Amino acid sequence: MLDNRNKINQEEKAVLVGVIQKEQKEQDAKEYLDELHFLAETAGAVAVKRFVQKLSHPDSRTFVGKGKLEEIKKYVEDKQIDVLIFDDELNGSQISNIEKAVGIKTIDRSDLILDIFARRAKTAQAKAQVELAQYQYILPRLRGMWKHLERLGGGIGTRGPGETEIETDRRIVRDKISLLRKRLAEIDKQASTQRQERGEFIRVSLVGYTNVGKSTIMNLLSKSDVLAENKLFATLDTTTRKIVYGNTPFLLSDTVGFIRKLPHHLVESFKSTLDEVREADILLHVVDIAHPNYEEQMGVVNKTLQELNSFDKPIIVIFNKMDLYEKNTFDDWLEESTKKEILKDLKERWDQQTFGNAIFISALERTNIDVLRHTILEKVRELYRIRYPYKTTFFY
Ligand SMILES: Nc1nc2c(ncn2[C@@H]2O[C@H](COP(=O)(O)OP(=O)(O)OP(=O)(O)O)[C@@H](O)[C@H]2O)c(=O)[nH]1
Ligand SMILES: [Mg+2]
Repeated sequence: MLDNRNKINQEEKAVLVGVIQKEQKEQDAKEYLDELHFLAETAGAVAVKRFVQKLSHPDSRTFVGKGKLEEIKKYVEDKQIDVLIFDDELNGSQISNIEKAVGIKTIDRSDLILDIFARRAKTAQAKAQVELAQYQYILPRLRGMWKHLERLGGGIGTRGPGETEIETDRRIVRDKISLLRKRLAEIDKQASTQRQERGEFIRVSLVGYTNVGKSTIMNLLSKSDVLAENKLFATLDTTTRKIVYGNTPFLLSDTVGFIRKLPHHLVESFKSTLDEVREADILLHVVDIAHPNYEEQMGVVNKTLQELNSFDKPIIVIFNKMDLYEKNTFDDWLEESTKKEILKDLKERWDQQTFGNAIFISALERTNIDVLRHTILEKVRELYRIRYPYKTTFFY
């Protein structure tokens, strides 16, 4: 019951299901499903079709309406689909009702994100963190999922075999959770000692939505070799490098990307990975300015930073992928002067909104990297001056 039910197998054919709620714009719903599509493919599935329904309230039994579910069922049977993926969080009984009605495995967005995290986790810490989040996510849903089996097992009011099985499953899950918590506490102790040993160095952290170019920038700034690829959540483990510009040293960390509706348990169990952000002195908020939803993504990141009590730190906003932005925005026939005008407006607008802390770069084409280096260096030096007023000569 616990194994495999919420995992994607390679090349599985998937159908995506989204709901447009009353106050939502159709365009937004489309982009959310684009993101779900990207998530599904990152997990290894092949997304072949989308179903969308306009609803003022999701159905409490099956999330989408009965007619829609019939339509999905017909498609699933015709095309031999393996898995249904819902963009919204489903509870245990909704999952079992849908699975019963359509006859195939059904998962939701959180399952999918957890599955990707599980695949990507390399270190013992990341693995334990993801596993903990998975068990915590599944625990309250177990009862609902077992319901239809329970009904097969015993009559009303009797304790059928289903009930015992739920209890067994719940006990196993609870034991696993407490074991994982213990293991993580130990790893955490080691990690926090390590972080303390980094001593007096100013610490700079790259943060941002997933797939915006954090690792690419890390590599550029530190000449290191961090995995960067066009997939969501390429980075799960924090990498930290010591960098020296001029004669000013500081530590730069690359961290896990954020996403809309990041499962709550995941944020919680990645606490110590995110401690890197909490304990940073300066944040570099990387934005993919070529993404149609970049402003909303910035909002998600800012909200997550607030949850981590880190929104009041000095933040430099790096608008990355300017090359792609220009390619998407400008037609060939546009006058150079017009292009310049458009770029100037964009930069002025963001410069105002970030109180002069915006930088526009292309990590891929390496444009404006000098300015980025210079800006980071200035901020780092400023903090050293404040923190160690009598030690200035030591650092620069
Ligand atoms: N066109 C363009 N692509 C870029 C630029 N910077 C990064 N990319 C691409 O964007 C994709 C994601 O880059 P990563 O550096 O892995 O992004 P990340 O933010 O570390 O992503 P996660 O670790 O998955 O959260 C890769 O395919 C990069 O090659 C850029 O300036 N322009
Ligand atoms: Mg990365």
